[in-house]
Amino acid sequence: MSKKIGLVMGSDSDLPVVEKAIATLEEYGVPYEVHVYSAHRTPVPAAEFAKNARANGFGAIIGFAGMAAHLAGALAANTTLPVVGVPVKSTHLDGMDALLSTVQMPSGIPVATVAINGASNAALLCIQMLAIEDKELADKLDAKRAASAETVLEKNRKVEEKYNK
Ligand code: RP5
Repeated sequence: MSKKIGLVMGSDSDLPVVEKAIATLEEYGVPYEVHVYSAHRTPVPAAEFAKNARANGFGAIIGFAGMAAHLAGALAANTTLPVVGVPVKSTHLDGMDALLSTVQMPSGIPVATVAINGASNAALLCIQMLAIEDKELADKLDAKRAASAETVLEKNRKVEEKYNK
């Protein structure tokens, strides 16, 4: 059984973004847990989750947060599991506030930050981490990449056929 991925969001208002990561994990059959723990509003449960994550069977954690988005960093401070940060776009500043808060971690406590709302890539990155030791998962990733490349090549064929006389 594969290790679990922990999906932790700062607010349930982040759920529409988190659901994209859930869809990707489902696609690969990777187990996960979903929680709402805020770095600001519920700092103790957030820290406890991260502290116990390795013992509880997690292989990596994704932190989703908007605004002054300290969640991924706060989780990373309490575990040596890999932590991926997803800056969530909220009402102001187009998500730049969350991007900078998540990506600019001081030396020593890394957070692998993906694009603003980049939930699917966050899940894929975690799946790729698990696939280091999981050949079946690595094969699924290869097959999916090949299928995706084929889709793009087919689009290219159509565009070339239309415009390159
Ligand atoms: C952050 O503040 C959350 O991650 C969310 O993106 C943002 C706004 O939260 P709500 O006011 O919608 O609960 O902590």
